[in-house]
Amino acid sequence: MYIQQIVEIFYMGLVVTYIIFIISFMYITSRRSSGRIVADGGEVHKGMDKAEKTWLLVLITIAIIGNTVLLSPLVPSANMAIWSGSKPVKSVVITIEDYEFKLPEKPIRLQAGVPVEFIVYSNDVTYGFGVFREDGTLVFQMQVVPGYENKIVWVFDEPGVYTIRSTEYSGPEHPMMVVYNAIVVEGGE
Ligand SMILES: [Cu+2]
Repeated sequence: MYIQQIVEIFYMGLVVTYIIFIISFMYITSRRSSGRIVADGGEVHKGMDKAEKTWLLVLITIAIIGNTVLLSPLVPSANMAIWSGSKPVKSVVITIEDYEFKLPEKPIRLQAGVPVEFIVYSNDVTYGFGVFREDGTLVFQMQVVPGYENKIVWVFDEPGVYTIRSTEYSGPEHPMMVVYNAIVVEGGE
């Protein structure tokens, strides 16, 4: 993941630099000739000349092609980040009603490194669905709104035992909304 982050930051830097370059090019070329009269066989030029317009077109074309290529699944980092990260292998449906999580099994058994889709419904008020490590740190959370199919896809990196809590104040019984050892994640592939 570390290499992927470096690639992403490098790519963002490249895109920003390129955009600044194109804008500067447009600004300088349009400003340079405006208000200045260039005599060329009796013709008066204003704004960009033809060669500059061609260059601008070339720059924009390179930007579009470069962007398309770099975001395509052919590039390993893009493939990891955009194209293959979120296809869930397993689906876990949880319903929350009357301040209680109704789990399909207890504990829910999952594999590390496998994308899992959590679909959480509320039958009454708005809750939060939060998954925590044993040391109390948060893995992920989402809001659970009644009348919606609230979905999140997650890949657990580490095997372990996880606790589910409501992460949104939902009423007087909210502090009791915790299921210890609700999820057991076993070693990855
Ligand atoms: Cu709550």
